[in-house]
Amino acid sequence: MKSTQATQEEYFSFLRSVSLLRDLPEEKLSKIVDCLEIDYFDKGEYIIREGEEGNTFFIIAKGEVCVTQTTGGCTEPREIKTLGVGDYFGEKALISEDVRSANIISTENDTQCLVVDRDNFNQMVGTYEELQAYLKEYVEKLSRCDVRRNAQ
Ligand code: WNU
Repeated sequence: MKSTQATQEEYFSFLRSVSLLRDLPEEKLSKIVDCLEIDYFDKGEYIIREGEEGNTFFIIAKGEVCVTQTTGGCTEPREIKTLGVGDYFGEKALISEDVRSANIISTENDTQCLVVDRDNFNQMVGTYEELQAYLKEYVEKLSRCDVRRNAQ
């Protein structure tokens, strides 16, 4: 990310406020800031589509998104939750080496997401065991939720 130092510092302190990244060492967090991309989405826009390949992890910096998923017997995807500032998504396809398992749709205009690509995600998570264990466990929990929900 090319930006002013002030912006860099803003992203740094924002990332520090994200619960998942709270305990990351300073240099690691700075590295993430250096390679961040920012994506903007309008209301109704798909950020992630179920079934597609994905190589990115997202952290919501502004706005709100909803998570929907196709479940057995229903033609319309079902809304399963909403996420807001400081929440993140897209880790599952990266960790389980699978396609995207749900849709993520912006529910506000000018939703802003910080985007971390697979390489940087692996560097962020891979070298930090607690984070890796935490996310792995969470992804397994999501898979169990999917089964219970009869997701496709
Ligand atoms: C759910 N089932 C599935 C959410 C975000 C982060 C954490 C929950 Cl740690 P992906 C689609 C994304 C997926 C998850 C997100 O949607 N998601 C869920 C569920 O019940 N996915 N299969 N709830 S919100 C959420 C926990 O990030 O990652 O790459 O794309 O499959």
